[in-house]
Amino acid sequence: MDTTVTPAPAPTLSRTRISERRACRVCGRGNLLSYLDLGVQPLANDLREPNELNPRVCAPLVLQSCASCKLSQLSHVVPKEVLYAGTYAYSSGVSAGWHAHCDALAGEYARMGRFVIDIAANDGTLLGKFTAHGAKVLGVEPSLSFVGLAYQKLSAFWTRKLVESNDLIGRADLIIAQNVLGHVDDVHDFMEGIKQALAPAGRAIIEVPYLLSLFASCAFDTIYHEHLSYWTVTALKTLADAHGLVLTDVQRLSVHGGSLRAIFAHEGTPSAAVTEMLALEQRDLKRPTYMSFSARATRAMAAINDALLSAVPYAGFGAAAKCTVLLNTLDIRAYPRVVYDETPDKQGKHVPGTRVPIEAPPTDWSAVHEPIAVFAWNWSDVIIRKLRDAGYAGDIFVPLPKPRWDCI
Ligand code: DWN
Ligand code: ZN
Repeated sequence: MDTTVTPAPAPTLSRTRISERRACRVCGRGNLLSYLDLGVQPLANDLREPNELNPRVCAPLVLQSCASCKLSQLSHVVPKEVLYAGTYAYSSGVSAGWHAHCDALAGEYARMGRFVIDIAANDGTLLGKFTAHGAKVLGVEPSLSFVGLAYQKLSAFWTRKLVESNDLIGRADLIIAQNVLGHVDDVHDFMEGIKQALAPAGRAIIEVPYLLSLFASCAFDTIYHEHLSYWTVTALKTLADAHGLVLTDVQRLSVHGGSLRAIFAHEGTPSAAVTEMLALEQRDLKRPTYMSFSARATRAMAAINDALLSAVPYAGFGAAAKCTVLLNTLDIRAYPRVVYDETPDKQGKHVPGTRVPIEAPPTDWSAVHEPIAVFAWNWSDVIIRKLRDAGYAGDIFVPLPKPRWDCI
């Protein structure tokens, strides 16, 4: 009989102040509907070393919607000091698709931006595009992972106080905040900082994953503790109104599974796109829509689980944050043998909440015959092309927006 005793998993850090939100962080009202529960999960980007297999922190992952301003938000907030403790594994520049996205943004807005502030500048991918157009730039980035990078930066979180104490009031011709507003708990302090820093004729460009795109692509694996809020045009306008800013335009983007680009200014008239999307959300974002998404997500989890159970042993590609969420909804028997990822900081670690190792991709893909599941499915075109060009002839599984196989 096997007498070895597996040590009980270390208890979740009780001292971590995981707080429950009982009111909408934008409008303050308490009329919230909980509509998707992904269980108690580890932090999606908290990749563990081989000898630290138990997650540092686990917390409930429940999505709830505000009936008033149509913001969706997580029921529980993990403090940013815990989420982004020291280093942060995600590096935006690894994805060629993200470079293309930033090239297009800089090409479209660089002439407007004599002085450009990039909030959550990460590895400086976007700022490099603007400096190439001759702009003066400043990156605001709290993670220690990027402290050594050469771009001009403030190693801090974006707050109103940061603007005031760094003489930034009224200075920015262009402020860009990509995929960060969804990570912020005090969105009013964040937006007031933007209001204060924006030059009189300045523009703020905020990009966020869009709730209706999340519903359309059934992207339940983009719901994780970093993403405190899931934005709509209605919620963005409510936030702008509260700070005397005007939401002048919105644009739907395909990046990151479907995002929204929102443009703010001190003055201006909302475009037809703003008016149309507000009306669409007023019509569509009601209880049945939320419950229908929840049912579709639950069915998708089961379908993905069955597909992967039939593929074992298989390997994953893209140790994305969404990979962590997806694996933690699966039957452990459906886990991949390994997840390949080109991000050096992720290699040698494990997918949080699992014992699945993350490794550098093989050098000879023609010798790989096991199925591959693309967990970074929002880049599936880029990744499939990369694997085929490298000589991989096996079957490729893409879990979302619809579970599908790419077979040769
Ligand atoms: O909000 C966030 C979104 C915007 O980006 C952050 N919280 C974290 C991050 O989410 P993610 O990790 O799901 O992002 P990606 O870009 O979908 O992650 C892709 C993963 O796949 C990365 O670890 C890099 C890797 N990758 C690779 O190894 N080779 C990706 C591509 C395209 C490749 O060719
Ligand atoms: Zn609200």
